[in-house]
Parts: sequence; C-alpha cells; structure tokens
Amino acid sequence: MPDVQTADDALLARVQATPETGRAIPDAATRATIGYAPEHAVADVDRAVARAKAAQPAWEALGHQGRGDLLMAAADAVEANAEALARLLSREQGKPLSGPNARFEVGACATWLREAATAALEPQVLVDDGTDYAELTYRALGVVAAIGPWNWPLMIAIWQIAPSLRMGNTVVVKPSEYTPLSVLALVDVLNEVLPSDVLVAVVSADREVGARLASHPDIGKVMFTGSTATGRKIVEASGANLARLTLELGGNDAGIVLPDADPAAIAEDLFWGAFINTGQTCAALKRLYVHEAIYEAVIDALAAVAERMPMGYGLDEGNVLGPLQNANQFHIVERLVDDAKARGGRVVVGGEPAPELGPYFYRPTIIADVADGVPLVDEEQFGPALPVVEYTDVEDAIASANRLDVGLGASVWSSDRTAARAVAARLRAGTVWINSHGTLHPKIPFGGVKSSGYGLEFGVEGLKAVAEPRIVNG
Ligand code: TXE
Repeated sequence: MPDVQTADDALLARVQATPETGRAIPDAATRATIGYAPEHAVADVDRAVARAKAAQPAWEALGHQGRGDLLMAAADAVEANAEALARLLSREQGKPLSGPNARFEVGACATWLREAATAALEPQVLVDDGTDYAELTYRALGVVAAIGPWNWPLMIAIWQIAPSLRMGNTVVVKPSEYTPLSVLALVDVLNEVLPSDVLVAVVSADREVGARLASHPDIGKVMFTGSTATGRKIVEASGANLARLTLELGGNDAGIVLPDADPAAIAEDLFWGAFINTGQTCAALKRLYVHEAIYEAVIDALAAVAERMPMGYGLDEGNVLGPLQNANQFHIVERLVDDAKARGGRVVVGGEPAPELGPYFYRPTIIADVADGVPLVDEEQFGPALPVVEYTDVEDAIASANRLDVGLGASVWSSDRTAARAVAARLRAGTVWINSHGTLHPKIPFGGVKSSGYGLEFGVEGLKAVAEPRIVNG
C-alpha cells in the first residue's frame, strides 16, 4: 500500500501539466508551488463542448438505471481515493483535513453522487379525468456547463455534475482558476468509471474561457456558483444561447438571536455557522443580530469557542481553521476589519492577521458594537470575521436582516421553536435555518433569492433544474 503522501502526489501526477506548459498553483497556506495546471484556450472550449455533445446521445440512452449505476460506482471511486483527494484539496484550497473541512467535503461528494443516482423522478400525471390525459416528464437538455468557485471546489462541482449526469446530460466543467488541480483530480477519479467524454474539464486563468463556455451555442444549461458580478455576465451571455441558468451567487446571511436563546447551548453552532471553511462559504452566517438581554453573554460564549479552535496548516491533524485561499480575499477581510475597528467596532477576539502561520492567515475575529451601514456588516466578507450587532426590538432585527439586496440564507436562534418559526416566516432568504446555519442535506433543495441568484439545487427539484420538461397530452 502506498502511503497517503504518495497517493496524494500520484493523483496530482495524473492531472498536472509540465512547468513549461502549465501554470504554477500555490499551496494556499505556504504559497510554495504544489503543481502545474494546464492552460486551455478558448478553442479548447469548443473542442470540449463538441466532445461532450457527441457523447451525449449514448449517455442518455443508458437510461436512469444505467446512469445511476455508474454514478454509484463513481461515488465508490471517490471514496477509494478519499484521503488523496482530501490532501490535495487541503493543500490547494487551504482548508484543513480535520473538522468540517477537506475530508468532510470529499465525503459530501460521495453522498451527493449517491443521492443524485437514486432520487426518484416519476412522471407526473397532470390530468386524468376520463376525457383528457396529460403527463409531465423530464429528459436531458444536452450539454451542461458547470462553472465553479474556489471555496468548496469539489463539493460544488459535484452538486453541478451529479444531477446533470443523472438526467442524461453530458458536462463540461470549468473549475475556478484558484483551485483547478483538485477539481481535475476529482474529474479524473470520476472518469475511472464514466464513459469517455461524458465529463470533460477545461481549465484556464483566462476568464474568456469561462465566458466562452457560458455563451457557447451548444450549451443547454449553465450551473454557476460564484460572485454576483460574474453571475450577471452569465445572464447576459444567455441572451444569445438561451441556456437555462442556475445561479448560486454571493450572500450576506443574517442570524437573529432571540432573547430566550441559551448562549452556551448555541455558541458552538453559531461559531460553525459563521466560521465553516474559515468563513469562505456562500451560505455562512455573515452578520449576527443579538437581543440586548443576552448580547454580552452570546459574545462571550462565541469568543470562548473561537479561542479554542486551532488554526494552522491544513495537513497538520487537529487544525480546524485555515488561511484565506488567495491574496484578494485576504485583503478584503483585512480592509473590512480595519475599517470596522476605525469606526469604533470592539475587537472581542482576533482583529488582525496571523503572519506566523503564513501570509494569508487571519485570526478568527469577532467584532462587536457595530451597526448597519458599517461595511463589515453590509458587504460580504467571505472570511473569518463576524460582526455582531445589538438590537432591542425584534422588528428592527427583521428589517436589518431583510434590508440588503442578497438572500441566500438566514437563521433564527431561540429556545421556542414556534417563536423562531414566526420570525423565520418573515425573512427573505432561500433557506431560513432555526438553531443552525448553513447545514445542507442532499434531499432538501437549496438556492437563493434576490441577488443571491435563482434556481434550486439538490433532491428532485435539482434534477428537474437540469432537465427539459415535456408534456405528453393525449
Ligand atoms: O468569483 P467569480 P471569484 C465571492 C467572494 C469573492 C468573490 C470573487 O466574495 O471575493 O466572489 O471570487 C468563472 N463567464 N464568492 O473571483 O469571479 C471563474 O473563472 C463565465 C462567492 O472566484 O465569480 C470561476 O470559475 N465564467 C461564491 C467562477 O466563474 C466566468 C464563491 C467564479 O468566479 C466568467 C466564490 C465569465 N465571464 C466567491 N468570469 C459563493 N457564492 O459561494 C469568471 N468566470
């Protein structure tokens, strides 16, 4: 048996380019080069789409059972390579192996593959009254473009790929320029069991490559997770090819802690709601509104959790927080925290980088005594810095939660589920959690409202979103 280090490097060797032809990809923590990503050109996108288009009819002809069996085998292949994938992901993305991080992400890939393989999508009888008969069925759209981000690169790629394949589409996947190697490794593992050209990857730092993929005339659907700005470009591109879109864009999720919540009981779930993946999560808790009666108690309990969570190099067992993945994101977090401090925000913990750990580490940070209008509250920080806002009247907290132009998730924290549900019903977000934040389930649809995007992923709704509806009438 090769040791895990060898397996990790062996996987990398299967997918990487040479130093002469490829682009150096740094370890997110140390910034040392870990490998070389291939650089595809716009013409390679056209070739990739042509291959996927040619492979699609035979893939669709396998039927749900045949495709589902192969997706189950793909899940087994992911598990057989789980530790190597997790290590490569940890190095490239920065998230530690331990905690709800790299091993968790690879495990979720297998879980979501199996769910996509087995979810039942039965024909829906619309009318059957003796005179008229009509039913609704779903078939493949053709070729799906899967365009992903760098924060959860493997899991989000699977969210896009697995339902698309299940429904008989073939897929061209374009990973983020920041995390191409781990996604290429995942694709390579999936392709151990998939027929050739059913799943093709294109990789480039040139954003024209993603733009060409989204606007390609033979793309029937774009599954996109990333920034709102790029999402808008994809909407514009779809004016030409009329590709269907699922857009999972940024968020600025609010949490509201009601006065009857138990600070000690909720502190750890609050912490992970905000700091999962070191805060680099679309549906993370990004601003917390706490009732004045328990404001200091919640801050103290949260700070105690933050202080005992180890941050450091991802391959060192036991660390649960890592670096910001890239310089750009590090500078966003640093700017927003410095600004909040300058405006009188109280640093409860953190509030500064951790350069002894590496150039882009930032200490887990809780900033109290800030208000709406402070950029750390109003903008997506996408990092380990949580602003806490005190409120007196829950009506104000609800108004604050709803006042921004994004609506991916939100949460309400209370010992009274009925009271929490009453508040939840008034929050404008794709998902409102009660006493947790950001927890996902493969059968529960997930998607945003407002500028957080549109379309649902996961479960049966997720299958419908990568399929063409067909009514048979008569
Ligand atoms: O995202 P982009 P970036 C937020 C986060 C972060 C910011 C920018 O706040 O600071 O977005 O991150 C591809 N047509 N989120 O720059 O630019 C691109 O190559 C088609 C939130 O990584 O949106 C990459 O594969 N594709 C988010 C993908 O789009 C294009 C997660 C995302 O890149 C393209 C990540 C084009 N014209 C960042 N231009 C979340 N919701 O979780 C670029 N791409």
